[in-house]
Amino acid sequence: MLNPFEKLQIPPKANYTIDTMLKRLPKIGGTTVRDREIRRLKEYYERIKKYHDFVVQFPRIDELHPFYLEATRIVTDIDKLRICLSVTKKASAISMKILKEYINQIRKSPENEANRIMRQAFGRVSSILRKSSECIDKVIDVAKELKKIQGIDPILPTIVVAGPPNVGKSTLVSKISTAKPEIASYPFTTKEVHVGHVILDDFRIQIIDTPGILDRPEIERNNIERKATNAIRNLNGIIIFMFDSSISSVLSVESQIELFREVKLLKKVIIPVINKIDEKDDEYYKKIVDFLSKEGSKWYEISAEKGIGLDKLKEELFSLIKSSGTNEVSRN
Ligand SMILES: Nc1nc2c(ncn2[C@@H]2O[C@H](COP(=O)(O)OP(=O)(O)OP(=O)(O)O)[C@@H](O)[C@H]2O)c(=O)[nH]1
Ligand SMILES: [Mg+2]
Repeated sequence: MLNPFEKLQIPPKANYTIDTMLKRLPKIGGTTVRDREIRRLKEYYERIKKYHDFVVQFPRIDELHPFYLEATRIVTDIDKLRICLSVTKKASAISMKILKEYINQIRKSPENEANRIMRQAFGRVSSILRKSSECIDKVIDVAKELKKIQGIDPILPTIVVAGPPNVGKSTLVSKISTAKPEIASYPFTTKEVHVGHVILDDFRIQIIDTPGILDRPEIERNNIERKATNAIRNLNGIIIFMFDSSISSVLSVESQIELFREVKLLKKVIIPVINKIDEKDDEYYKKIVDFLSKEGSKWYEISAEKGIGLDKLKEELFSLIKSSGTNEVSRN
């Protein structure tokens, strides 16, 4: 499931194309007036063809992997996107047809008519483009957003690092993988899903850093949180759920536990990890540990920052991966 939008060629915005063509016109010459006007329309044709190629290459929404479908839903309304794809396709196809017809007309008409015909074609096509520009630009914006998502390889074993904001997810990912995500002492530092890799004993494992999530219903979550819940729900892998045991925790212990319960409902392999053990608050720590022991979970205690407990956690992760089905394990 490497990002299906990755190779998509994105054309410039509609009005930019019109303005560029207007500026280009005086610079396009030819051996005769007829030749020059034909060249002008041909250049416009090539620029408009980019919109047509763009929508034809746009990944089929119905065939998107659930992770990329949800990622699309996070950036746009899917029905509106479908309409705009169709508007862009029609506008570019009609414009290309018009330009071809006018080019033929110039070929058949007297030379002194060529410039008038060219201007008429130019006007008609620019007007179609302008009328559809809102939709064309919408598809362009959506494609730009989706192209940014780092590709995730479906055959690689995957670990998704999830939890409340500011618990140290990115710190952990940066310590155990090649990824170097931004780390800062405020919530929502991570705004996108990031992919890192670890190679161990011939195994290549991908580790996904996700944005923080708050303990609230999915419907109330913002787009940054939704990127995280999308990865947790729709990527196939082991989930590390991080708790913050320090006094500076963004979420209360009760909210962290609620969030953990929500993730557990997904029935995936989930490893609870208590972070910031170097600065743990005894009361918070006890509440987390009491909860985890009561529900029979095996948990890990680490300080991602100070590197405490990381070797033990890595060992557990890698042995889980090695013992999992062939689908989740691949030789490097
Ligand atoms: N004391 C202590 N601080 C830590 C530890 N791990 C991370 N931090 C600090 O906690 C803050 C948040 O760390 P990040 O790794 O950015 O946390 P995050 O969960 O990725 O945060 P978001 O992306 O905003 O959700 C930073 O100031 C880190 O230096 C730890 O083990 N102990
Ligand atoms: Mg982060």
